[in-house]
Amino acid sequence: MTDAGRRRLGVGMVGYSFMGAAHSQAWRTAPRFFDLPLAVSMTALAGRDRDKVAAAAARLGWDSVETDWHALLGRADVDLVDVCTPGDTHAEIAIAALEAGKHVLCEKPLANSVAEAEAMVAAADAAAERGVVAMVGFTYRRVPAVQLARRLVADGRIGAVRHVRAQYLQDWLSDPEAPLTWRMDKQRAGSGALGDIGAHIVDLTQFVTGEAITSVSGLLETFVPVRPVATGLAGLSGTGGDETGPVTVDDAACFLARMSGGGVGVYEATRYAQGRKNAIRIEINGSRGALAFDFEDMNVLHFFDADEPAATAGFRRIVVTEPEHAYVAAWWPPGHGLGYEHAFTHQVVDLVGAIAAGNVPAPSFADGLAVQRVLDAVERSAEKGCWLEVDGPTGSRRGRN
Ligand code: SOE
Repeated sequence: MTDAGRRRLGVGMVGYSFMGAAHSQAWRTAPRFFDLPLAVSMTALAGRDRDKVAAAAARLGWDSVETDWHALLGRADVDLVDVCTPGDTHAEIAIAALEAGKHVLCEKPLANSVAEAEAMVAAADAAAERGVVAMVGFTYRRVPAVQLARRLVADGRIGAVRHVRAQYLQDWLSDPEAPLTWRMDKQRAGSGALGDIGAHIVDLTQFVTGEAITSVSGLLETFVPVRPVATGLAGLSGTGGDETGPVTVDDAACFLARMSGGGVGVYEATRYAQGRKNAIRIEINGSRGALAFDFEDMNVLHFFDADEPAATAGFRRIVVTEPEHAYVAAWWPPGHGLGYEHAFTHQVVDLVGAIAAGNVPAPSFADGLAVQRVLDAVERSAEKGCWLEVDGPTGSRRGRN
């Protein structure tokens, strides 16, 4: 036990780049703004380079370091492993951690393939029998405006879903001279825009509508197939010593979709939308209304109520910063707004709450497998040039939150 008689939750995190920094911010901040049922301890940060991981631990607020993630599994003071590494390591680390009795938070997408995701769901189901739980890190669900959108759909305020329109637009790869990173290597990342950012809009729209994508017709494109190797990395394995290397993933992904409720969807994910930095845009058109959200204006939800008299009908702009809105009461007064990092803090709040309550958190690994099946169907559809069903069950334990 620890302060105030709360059970301790020791966290060990693997990786300390962009996601590691965002998760660290969340582990540091959640206990200070929310009354958590467990006492979170940022116990250990794991990374291969001792000097670099020690510097990261000091900067990000971790109590100790390990140079091998396996060491986290043997530590009695680590109760949860937070996986913030590229996709090719998710399955190995998450399965080993679950089998060692550690709860797991794993970054998205869950895995680099359906087979890996299925193995992770099997490990999560087995671990859940022992009270050990797992979550996949689709954080945009935890933006208050997205939570409001889901509630309005669930309350029937837009009626039956007819259209799902979803875009995830970034432009950080528009420069053909931008060097190769692991995100452009299929072996490391599994796919490009499709899995990295397309996964987010698949999860987000399934979360908001409460429906599943049942079939897809996809198109993938790689605009720049060869890129410079980052200076200093030329000659490393895989580059053949050249100054350039191949891009082995998609730069952009587009697909049509059929929804389980009978509606239709249009999806687009790209790293080449010049001028769009992190524009996650969803619009849901229903039989009685519509919702529209843009992450670049993330504290606002647009709602159209078709029951309004025509003379005064129109999209209303809801500023989602009232204490009644999900998570907002813990932060600032109305109108002050939240940012990208707050969704990661909300993720920690809900994960810790689920662990304390003995619930499988949402999104669970089964929810992550559901997304992986859609990504896989899009990829196969793009290869074959045809419509494909999204195969199979999504695993036995959908999350609760
Ligand atoms: C891609 O650039 C990326 O970092 C994604 O990997 C994250 O999931 C997203 O939140 C921000 O953009």
